[in-house]
Amino acid sequence: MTTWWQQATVYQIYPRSFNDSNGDGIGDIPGIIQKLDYLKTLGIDIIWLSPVYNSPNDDNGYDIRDYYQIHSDFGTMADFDQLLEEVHRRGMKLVMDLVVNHTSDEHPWFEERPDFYIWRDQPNNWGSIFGGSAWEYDDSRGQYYLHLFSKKQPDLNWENPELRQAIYDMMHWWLQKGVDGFRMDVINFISKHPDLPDGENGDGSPYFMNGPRIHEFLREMHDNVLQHYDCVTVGEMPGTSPEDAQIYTNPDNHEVNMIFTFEHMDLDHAPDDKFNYQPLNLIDLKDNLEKWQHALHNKGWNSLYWNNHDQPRIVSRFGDDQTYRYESATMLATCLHMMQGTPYVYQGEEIGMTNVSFSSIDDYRDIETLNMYDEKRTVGIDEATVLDQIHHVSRDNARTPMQWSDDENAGFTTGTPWLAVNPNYQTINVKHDQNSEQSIYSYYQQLIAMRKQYDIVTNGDFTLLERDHPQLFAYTRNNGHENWTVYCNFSSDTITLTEIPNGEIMIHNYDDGILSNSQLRPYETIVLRNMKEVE
Ligand code: TEU
Ligand code: CA
Repeated sequence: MTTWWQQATVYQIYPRSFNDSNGDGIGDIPGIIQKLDYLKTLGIDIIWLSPVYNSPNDDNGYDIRDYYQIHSDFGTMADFDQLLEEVHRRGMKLVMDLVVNHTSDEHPWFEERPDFYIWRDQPNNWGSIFGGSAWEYDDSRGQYYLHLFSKKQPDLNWENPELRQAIYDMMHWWLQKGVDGFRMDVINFISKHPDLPDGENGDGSPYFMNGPRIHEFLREMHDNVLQHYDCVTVGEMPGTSPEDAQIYTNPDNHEVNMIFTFEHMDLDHAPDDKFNYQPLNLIDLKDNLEKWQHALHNKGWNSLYWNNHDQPRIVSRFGDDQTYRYESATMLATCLHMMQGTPYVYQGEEIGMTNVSFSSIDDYRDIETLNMYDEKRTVGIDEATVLDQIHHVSRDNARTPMQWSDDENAGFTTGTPWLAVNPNYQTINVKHDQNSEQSIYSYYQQLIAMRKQYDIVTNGDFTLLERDHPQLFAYTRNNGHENWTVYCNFSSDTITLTEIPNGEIMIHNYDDGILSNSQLRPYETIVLRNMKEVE
């Protein structure tokens, strides 16, 4: 039985960079309300809103100071209530970002309930994901506290049932307001190995990823909270395998509906340094996505994504953002959206927004990027090399303001944007795209509509073709009634195939038909409904 979120397409909004309504240079909730028709027209069913809670913004809202208050940068709770009403009035749903592995160190609990956090007399050797040690000494307590992210993001102690209940009470509060679910930030980090043992070379991840009580905690959360609402949950789970995901997303286990894997997003950088980027080997990507399609078919459910607020822009990363921006953006979208799972569109992806190359580190805002710059420059790596790595990998690539028009600041703000707009906004913006013969937004509209119209997209199986071809990603979908073939040329070369069978063209990013039944042009993508009846 197909559920509503299995046929849905999700759009992620990073609120500080989406649309500023009051000229302070920061996106806000009234600004989002102004753009809801734009999202409805795209065909979006669910909006995932990155955190809008009260926060000191050490990690742009992923360091929460008050779970029950909207940050004044974004507006008021009345603004939020209006957003929720306007989203529902348009038949869409709203999913909040649930950040409960850690809070801000300015959350009142940090002073009032030290038992809600993880303290030790002596630190272990774990490193923080944002650089440096994962432990910070607190003078007032005379102990160290754990922070897997910044020192202003102390990890919560999920071993404490009173903490867990406080989280569940908060979740009820938002669900009773009418929100439709949660994206759960690093939710597979909440159960740590009780001994917190040293990790190899300071890598603590074997002892905090997918820990000993994670399934127990998620089932308790389901039984205490989630089962009482018609809601959707997606767990962000770095370091999770398809086998883990079979347990997390099996509906009989009552844990989460789907998860974000990182495996396909870790293929183009060194294992121990995400900024040490490497060329993508397409065969590795095909093998990995095939593995996930097969592991969860009829067993669980996939999230499908290339982009989010932590990842560089996919058209720059796996496509060609210069010569073949339209072709590669639409090819990448087709490759993802024709698979089984719930697709996630990140703001700006639908118009082919690209990475940015600011010339100075002073133009960057992301704590991870700034810490990495300091660390690498301190050990003597030259500035040009560090900035090149930042241009390719920094999370700020995804956080430059949404490009609405060629007006000043891309129509994002009438003030000074909190993070500079990508200078290419003059030609890459919503207005230009929607008036263009080659509109990426229109292409996404078609893909999103196909998911709703054809059962095969939601429920068909997946078979990889041409496994060893270094430039072609091709696969079939089959639901017992019909058979589709998806061709994606991941290169700027024209590639020759054995043959492209006759079939009904369901979607195609070249508008002059299939030029040759054995060649694919640069970044050409075609989805064919094979005319022969399925045996
Ligand atoms: O990110 C979790 C995470 O491990 C990575 O995505 C991280 O952001 C970094 O890119 C690893 O190099 C989640 C949020 O999506 C991220 O924005 C937050 O910074 C992080 O958790 C802490 O809340
Ligand atoms: Ca604003």
